[in-house]
Amino acid sequence: MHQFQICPVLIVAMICLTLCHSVMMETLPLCIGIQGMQESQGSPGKVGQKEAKEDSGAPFDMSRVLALEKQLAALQQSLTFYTNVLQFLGSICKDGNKTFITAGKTANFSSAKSECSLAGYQLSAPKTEAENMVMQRIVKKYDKDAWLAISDEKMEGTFVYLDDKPISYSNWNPGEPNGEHQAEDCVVMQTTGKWNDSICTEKGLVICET
Ligand SMILES: [Ca+2]
Ligand SMILES: [Ca+2]
Repeated sequence: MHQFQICPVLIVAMICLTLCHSVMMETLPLCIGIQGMQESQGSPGKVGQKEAKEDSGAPFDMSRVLALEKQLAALQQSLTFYTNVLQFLGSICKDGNKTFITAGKTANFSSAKSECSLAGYQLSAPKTEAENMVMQRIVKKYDKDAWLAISDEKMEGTFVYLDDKPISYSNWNPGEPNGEHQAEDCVVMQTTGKWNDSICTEKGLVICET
């Protein structure tokens, strides 16, 4: 009885071992194969696909490139034209990399800062004599005192830019800043190009820079 019971068990065990061996032999190379494929078809594979796409893409259209170049030249011409118009109208003045812009509006110091900021610019602060002269052209054109991005609101008598750094250039009127009535904490440029400390809540021309 034992022999008859053991034999089927042995037979089944042998079959299992044979099958398992076959499966392992088939599976193992398959797994390695997949890994190998993954490695060999990683990023270089994608490049290969891209290159194949480029190769099989639409043929290079020189006429389209020429048409785009023509459109770009026309846009540049328009941009130069409108920039010149704005400069002629006194709304925009350039000095080197800095451009001063105004819409001719007046506002108090706080609103002037906000208006420039909302437009993606900042309130003007000339930092050289040349920049001061360029900004003065706009001030003279509109004949209104214009705010500078300078104040001594935080410490009386210490004038700083909006980032709290001390000013590196100034063009004060004689006798200024005088902090009159202890309420003059903001600064305007007058039509002469000279500066005066003034009351922040008064209205001044808004000139932004970029
Ligand atoms: Ca002051
Ligand atoms: Ca003053």
